[in-house]
Amino acid sequence: MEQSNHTKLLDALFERHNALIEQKNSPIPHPSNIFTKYQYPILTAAHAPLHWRYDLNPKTNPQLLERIGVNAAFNAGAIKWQGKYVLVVRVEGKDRKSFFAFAESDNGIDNFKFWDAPLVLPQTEEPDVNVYDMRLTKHEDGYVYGIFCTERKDPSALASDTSAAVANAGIIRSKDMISWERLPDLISGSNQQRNVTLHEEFVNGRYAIYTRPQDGFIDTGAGGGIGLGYIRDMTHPEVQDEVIINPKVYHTIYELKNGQGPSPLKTKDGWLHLAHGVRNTADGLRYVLYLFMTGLDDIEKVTYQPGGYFMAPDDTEIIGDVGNVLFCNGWIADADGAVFIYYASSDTRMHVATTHIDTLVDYCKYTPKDELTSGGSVNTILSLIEANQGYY
Ligand code: M1P
Repeated sequence: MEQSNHTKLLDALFERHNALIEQKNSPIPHPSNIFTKYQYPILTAAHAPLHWRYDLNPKTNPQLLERIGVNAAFNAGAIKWQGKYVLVVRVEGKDRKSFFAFAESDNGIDNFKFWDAPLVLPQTEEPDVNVYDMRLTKHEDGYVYGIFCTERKDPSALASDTSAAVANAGIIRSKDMISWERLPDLISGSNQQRNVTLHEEFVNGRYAIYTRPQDGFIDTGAGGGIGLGYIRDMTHPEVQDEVIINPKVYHTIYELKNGQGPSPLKTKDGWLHLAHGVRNTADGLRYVLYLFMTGLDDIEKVTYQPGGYFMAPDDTEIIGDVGNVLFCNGWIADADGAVFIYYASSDTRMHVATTHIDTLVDYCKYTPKDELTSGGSVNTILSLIEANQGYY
């Protein structure tokens, strides 16, 4: 019997989609030898399940038109859960609304598949308008915390200003990754908070939380820098004793603003942090990733901070909805020291880079720091040339 047009379209759609999801990824070693990138993005808008986007019923959709479009899949939090590499992805619809959806893979580098339905986020009394960039942290209190940005229209904005928003940190927690409890939004001394994530251990009996206080929605103003504060009770998440541990600095890759990425990883040499730094250019903002370390005994103290960026957008990563952006809010360290860095390029798609915890610590300890002037940079190179005598 001849296939109906709908059946042909449906078969072709599923064939293309399955081929995309099952595509194997190949490593592309980076010339820095610090990490390996991979040939294909691990998640894109096209990975979104077909049953989220198409009415598959031939009676109500005989032409198999896409009914609900997805624009991007990016800025994912990450966790190793029951042996799987699990991401909580920021999925953005064509209507510009972001929401969260879990996706998982057995090996962490390809075959990522979304769970059956997006996360239904419990609400507070003041519903979220837009939500994004969730960090997942397995805390020693036994919960997995998901801390994300919740955005609502700024009630104090002029009527003519339809884009001013207030961003704060929303908090959910779970013990099974299925049922989530919404806690009150972060209570802090700042008008705006973004890039907030929890430290996995208690510090002197309190929760420690990384923040990014700022004055305005886009500009950090006089605020900014990566902050660290403490919370006594997550059901009343009031930040106390907040200090800036990693400020923005003139003529660096974090001159305009910066933000903590995922929660730091514990190593024997200190806590390893991944962050993004932003500078302004004639072509707009440029977001790159950098690393630094803080002390095991004193998490407010930066112990190592290599100069410059660790990872920047390469080739096609530069292009996307918001170009020239690398952003990372999820990484996973396996028991054997393998590290999976889940980063997004240009607010459009997700990638993975792999490395090892020892490599990242070596990079942090032995990469020269930023001397903050051109002359200082030349002196740093001269020292290396001197040390290399006899080796080249
Ligand atoms: O567009 C780049 C990034 O901009 C914001 O990050 P930050 O608050 O540090 O400037 C966020 O909206 C982030 O999602 C986005 O990727």
